[in-house]
Amino acid sequence: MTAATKEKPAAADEGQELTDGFNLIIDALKLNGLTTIYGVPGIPITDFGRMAQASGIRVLSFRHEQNAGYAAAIAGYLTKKPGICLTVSAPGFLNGLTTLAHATTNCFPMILISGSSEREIVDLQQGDYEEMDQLAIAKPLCKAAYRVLHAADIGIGIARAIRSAVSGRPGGVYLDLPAKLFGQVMNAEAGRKSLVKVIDPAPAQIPAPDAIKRALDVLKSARKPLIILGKGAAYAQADEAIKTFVEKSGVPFLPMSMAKGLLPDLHPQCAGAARSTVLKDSDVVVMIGARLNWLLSHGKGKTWGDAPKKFIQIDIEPKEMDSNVEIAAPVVGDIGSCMSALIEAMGKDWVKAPGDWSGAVSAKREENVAKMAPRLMNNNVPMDYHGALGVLRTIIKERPETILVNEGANTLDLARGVIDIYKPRKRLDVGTWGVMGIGMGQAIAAAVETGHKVLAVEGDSAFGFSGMEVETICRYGLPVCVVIFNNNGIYRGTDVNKAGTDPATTVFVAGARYDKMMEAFGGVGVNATSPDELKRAVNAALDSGKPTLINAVIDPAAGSESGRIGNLNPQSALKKK
Ligand code: ADP
Ligand code: TZD
Ligand code: MG
Repeated sequence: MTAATKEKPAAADEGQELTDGFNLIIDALKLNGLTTIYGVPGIPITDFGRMAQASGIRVLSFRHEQNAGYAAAIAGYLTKKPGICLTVSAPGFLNGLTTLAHATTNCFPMILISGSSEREIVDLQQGDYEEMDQLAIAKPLCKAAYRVLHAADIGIGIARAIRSAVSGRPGGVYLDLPAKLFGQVMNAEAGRKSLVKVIDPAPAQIPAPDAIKRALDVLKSARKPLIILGKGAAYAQADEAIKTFVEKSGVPFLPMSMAKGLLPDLHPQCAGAARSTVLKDSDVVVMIGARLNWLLSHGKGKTWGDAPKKFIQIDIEPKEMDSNVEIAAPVVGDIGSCMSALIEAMGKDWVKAPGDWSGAVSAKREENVAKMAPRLMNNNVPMDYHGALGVLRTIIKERPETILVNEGANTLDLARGVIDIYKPRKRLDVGTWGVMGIGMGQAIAAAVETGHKVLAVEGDSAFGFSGMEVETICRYGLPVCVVIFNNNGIYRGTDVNKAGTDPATTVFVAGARYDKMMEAFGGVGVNATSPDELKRAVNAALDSGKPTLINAVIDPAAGSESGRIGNLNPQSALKKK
């Protein structure tokens, strides 16, 4: 321990201006433009939260750390700055940890700051209050993990956390702050000097010229090219460059779920409604900020058909190349720099993708859209998914600034297909893991970070994972409208347990009124039984900006097992019929 950080009472340093751990953490965050914290208070961070709030940082207190963590993760995605989640030791830390792993898996920049117990006691396992070796536990679940023991190291510790979160492939960072650190006192001037403003935290990564040339050579050889846009492309905020590249190439594009709206879903080149056709028939595929993981059937198998394919992959992470199939033209760099280099190298005389292919894709798309149209206009009572989603689709078309949050099984898979998105980063969802529980955390962060209105379309099961945060939405008066697709259960509300009196494992209380939950906290609750009622209620909520929860009564028999991914569900061959 250096002289500067010796713990002595302020009185001993009379005449000398002092600072402490609390203030240094706050100053370090503010110096780096990190002015919003999502968390849950308690020992040892209660006063820290108060002081942060008093200093002008916006501190949003949640009811459970997991929801605060999902809020921080999506804040990172929306802003390209690390979202900050603040938790207490052991149990609070563990509640937040799921979301740190989620942020890392989804390539969202986030910092989980957790208070922790005293090292001396933790390391001797002497049973401290909320004892846990948090740093060791966090390490395998995040991109980087650091602990700060001395007040004089707070500036460097926070700088390292920020740079680790946002540079290269973004991800989750753990920052361990033991209780004693907060109260450590040091000379204020030395403290100020110890802070670090991170310069260029996510440096541009310029692609190699020969990688660009190779990529364009492969693209030129294509007869049936396809572009796949992923959430990495949306994250990059290189919207104009991506649009220019896509339009100049004339290549049909397929947006992954959170890349919807990067170019509007109604763009003439959008192949969203012809997904199976373009995956099967394409011969060259340009991946932009998207991985060939399970969501794209690992780039092989039935989904991709028999036609041989060449892949061009644009990604900031070199290790992503060849992860599932051979990449003929890897382009490693940040998407903004890669797009600019590609556009420049295409020159003035670039020949657009073959018209017969584009025409075939458009025809397939129109055919599928026409097939779907009548289902979306049905007025059935009880509602089915299509009737309810048809209404929400029109509302988003009329209000394209609205941010859509979406989770569930059928509620997710069908909404993703039906609700067109018109602007970048307006659709947030379960991401790479297909995790339930992101709903209210994402809705809160979306409202807080962007100031836009939020429509959260939630399966009744999905909502249950974060439902208590409707109180948080009411407490902060956020313009969030939650629509619960209430089909009395997981996938369907019709399962019966034939072996006894307990309910089946996938069903909930029939006819539950989730709208009453919102009313309990002073928000607006509506029970909607028809598409017309649903439409009126959502429009009223988005007009007023008042916290609203609409219980949309959906036919319990309308959904299918596991939504659209039933094929991933193992089945027992020995199952009794
Ligand atoms: P999706 O689920 O939409 O297919 P993924 O999360 O699988 O998207 O893929 C996102 C990819 O984007 C990751 O491989 C990540 O490394 C990459 N990525 C994230 N940010 C950038 C960036 N700024 N530039 C280039 N690649 C990026
Ligand atoms: N736990 C977590 C954290 N993530 C999960 N994905 C699941 C459990 C399993 N799961 C799904 O994959 S979807 C789902 C669960 C529990 C809920 C589906 O029911 P829902 O939607 O009511 O949200 P639908 O419309 O009834 O299909
Ligand atoms: Mg359900």
